[in-house]
Amino acid sequence: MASLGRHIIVEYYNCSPELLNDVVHIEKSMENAAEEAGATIINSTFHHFSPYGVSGVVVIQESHLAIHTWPEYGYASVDLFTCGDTVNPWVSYQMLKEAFEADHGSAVELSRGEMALLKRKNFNVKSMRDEKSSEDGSPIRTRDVWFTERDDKIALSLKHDGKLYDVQSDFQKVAVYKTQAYGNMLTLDGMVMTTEVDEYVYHEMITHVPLLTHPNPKRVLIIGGGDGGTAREVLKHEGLEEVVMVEIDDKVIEASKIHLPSISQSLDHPKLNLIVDDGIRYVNDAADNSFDLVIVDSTDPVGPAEGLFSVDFYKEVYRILTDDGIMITQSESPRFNSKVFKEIYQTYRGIFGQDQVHCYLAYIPTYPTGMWSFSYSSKGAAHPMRQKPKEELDAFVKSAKLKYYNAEMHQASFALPTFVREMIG
Ligand code: SPD
Repeated sequence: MASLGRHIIVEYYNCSPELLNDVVHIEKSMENAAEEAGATIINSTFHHFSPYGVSGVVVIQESHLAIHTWPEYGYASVDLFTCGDTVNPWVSYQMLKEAFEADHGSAVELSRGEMALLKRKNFNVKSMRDEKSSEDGSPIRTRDVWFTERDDKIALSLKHDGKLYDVQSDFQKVAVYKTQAYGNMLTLDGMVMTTEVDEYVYHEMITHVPLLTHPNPKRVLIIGGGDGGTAREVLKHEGLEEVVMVEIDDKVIEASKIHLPSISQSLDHPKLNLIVDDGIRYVNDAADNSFDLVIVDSTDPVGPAEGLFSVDFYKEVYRILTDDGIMITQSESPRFNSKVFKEIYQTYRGIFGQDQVHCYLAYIPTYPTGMWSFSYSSKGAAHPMRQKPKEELDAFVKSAKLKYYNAEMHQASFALPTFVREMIG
């Protein structure tokens, strides 16, 4: 052995962009490549970055295999570092080239730790042993795979055990991950939409705040909301006469019905008129004064939801509201999406009037920064702080088995931190 280790620096060009953005495929391929080369895996950690890119490392008893991918260029850079004579890193090189469907690969091999330049030192080996070994003495193997949603300065990561659903629909990439802390999680184009564990915060707050302040709600329109959580909560109000939901993407409905049953449970409710179509078109075609409440349960303002954040759309929503009507929208995170957040409130106030638009907050751990906002815009006299009588609210909270919303939370959610107040004036 002329050196301690072999380090192969690898470039793969013209790979499949889809494969280079698939954290589960990359993790499996790297682990197979390590094992086939004769290595013993100790640990692996992989992150997917939103919207694209994967980084990861497989730590092997004989050193490590590392990768970073740029799906947008079909390019992956890989380091294969092995020590000793038992592992052949070139086996990994070839396997990964095939796994990523690379047109072309190049590699440079370096010798690391030239024996001729090294001098052995004496030290007490026993005291340096890793105590965390399994009973037979071999290292314990662990695994870390992460989903990450980020912008250029902030990231939110959730550890998961793989993807349960992964479909490119006509509108967006629809995926469901099995997260370790938050149950199954729906993402659209790499952005977290909802998780089984904390979804109730969002869905209770987007629905019960308006439904328990409107004097007599009868007709409700939900735009978006394909996972079904908003519809589930709306339908808990038995006095409603009509609930229409317009979701543009049937794949969101499909993914939710299969993998998020506790959220999507009411999508087949007899009172729900579920329409798969463009919400903007539906609103444009709807009659004047036809809904008491319009809830815009949109994704973030990129991709198919972009039009749901436009002045023209909100003017149309205003038109189709009854005289006492309320519009509720999710209005992003004041911290993470500051620019959009400010614009949203300016736009609504231009349409509904300066004093007719209110902001309220809820704490949703799986949305970036955890602080999430909703807007309450009232066409007439309905006011968010004028709730139904307390006894009525308490009884509803109990019978509907709510976990976040209650009479006090309702009031408290409109108390804004000073920096948020200042943002929206
Ligand atoms: N960045 C998160 C935005 C969430 C928007 N809607 C979530 C859908 C839940 N029904």
